[in-house]
Amino acid sequence: MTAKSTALLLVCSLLFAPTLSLAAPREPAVDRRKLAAEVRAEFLHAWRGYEQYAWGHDDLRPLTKTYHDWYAHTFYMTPVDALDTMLLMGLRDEAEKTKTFIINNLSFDQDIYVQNFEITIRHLGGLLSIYQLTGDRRFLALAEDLGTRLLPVFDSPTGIPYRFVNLKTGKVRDPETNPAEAGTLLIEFGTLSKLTHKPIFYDKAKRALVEVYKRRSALGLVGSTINVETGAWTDKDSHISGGIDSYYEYLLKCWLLFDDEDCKRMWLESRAAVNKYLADERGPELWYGHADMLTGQRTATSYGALDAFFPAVLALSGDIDRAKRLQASSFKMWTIYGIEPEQLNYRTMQIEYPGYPLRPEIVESTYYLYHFTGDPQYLRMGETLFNSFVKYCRTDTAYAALRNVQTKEQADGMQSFLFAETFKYYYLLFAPPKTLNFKQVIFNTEAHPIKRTW
Ligand code: DMJ
Repeated sequence: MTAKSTALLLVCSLLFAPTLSLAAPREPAVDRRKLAAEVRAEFLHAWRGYEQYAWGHDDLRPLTKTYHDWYAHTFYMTPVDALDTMLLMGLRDEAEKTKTFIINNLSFDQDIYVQNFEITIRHLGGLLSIYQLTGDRRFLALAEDLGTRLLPVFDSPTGIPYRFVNLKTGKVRDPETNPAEAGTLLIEFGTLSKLTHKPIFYDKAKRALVEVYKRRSALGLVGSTINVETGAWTDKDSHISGGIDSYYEYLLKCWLLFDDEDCKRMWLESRAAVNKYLADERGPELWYGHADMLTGQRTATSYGALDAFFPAVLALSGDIDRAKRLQASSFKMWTIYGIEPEQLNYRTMQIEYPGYPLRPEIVESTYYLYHFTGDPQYLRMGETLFNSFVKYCRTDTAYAALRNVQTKEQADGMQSFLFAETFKYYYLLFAPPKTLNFKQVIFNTEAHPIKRTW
């Protein structure tokens, strides 16, 4: 062997040997087609339970096999929330039956106080999405009727909406609200404005968002509760969890959906404050905790199932690095007990609230991260989430929330967001990308896709 060929051999062994010996064992590929079919079948299983025991009511009580209505009269919350998911899944017969039922029965002409935030994200968002998917203008008419009946909520001294409004009389109540309830309205009201050419819906909901933002602290943070008549904060705890969460989501999404430069500015400033004061670097891990909105001092190291929406928002805003790191923390929270608790103390790893009400947020973030990175680890993550979700929450007739993720004891609840969000995000994660063109839609916070047609 010549000196030249010996050197070549040495170079080759240095180049290839370590590669071969250190190469990670290949993870088995995820069978997306099989998983998408399973998600669809499980959606149908839960839907059949609703049909059999709660048809015509807001939602199913899966353990007692009876029903639950939010108010004195049903607004068919589960059918309205579920219909666009059926359309995306190609469940034609179920979608047709549900569509006809809603058109023949849903009426907002009721002497009832409703919670503006919940009916906006579920009904207004759902009806607008159904209209865009089907082209059936009767759904737009229903949406406009609802939007018009909700408008009195904005008639407060600050423009920040009251929490409840009577759909017949227009009377309002409950002046103490929070950033999420006040600021999670513009996707729906704004879309209604664009589709009906009536600016009032956009203007009222936008003002509500801006008025909350205007009351941020010098650090750029918002608190947990605010009085709509005085504009004063009544709880100054700041976080990204329930009560604030989707306020941030809508700042970003309304910039993207409406090209709204004010929303862009408000989002970018808010994101900087949230990342400065709420993000919590714990060694290699990234969490988001609570802090006092005035001082920035850490008030709690709590993170939960609702916070798990934030990787999706970070990813949508282009911050993939933080999105990936926070998603890893959410997944850690999920795997401790095989399914996530409502709230965890990430310093002690102790559970603070043990329930699991079938929430979608971690699945939503998995879907976004897979979309933006194409990394198969998110398909595997989704498969793990889905398998434990089925294992612990499936009942003989539908799906049930968990009272306690440690004991896996089930609870008698199956909220409509199971159909609108949880099943939809699982399905979209595994189904062919052509099922829904991600780039053409913005999901409202209840996962109703809105397409920009203006
Ligand atoms: C849904 O109604 C919405 O996603 C809302 O923004 C937060 N809570 C539930 C789902 O967990």
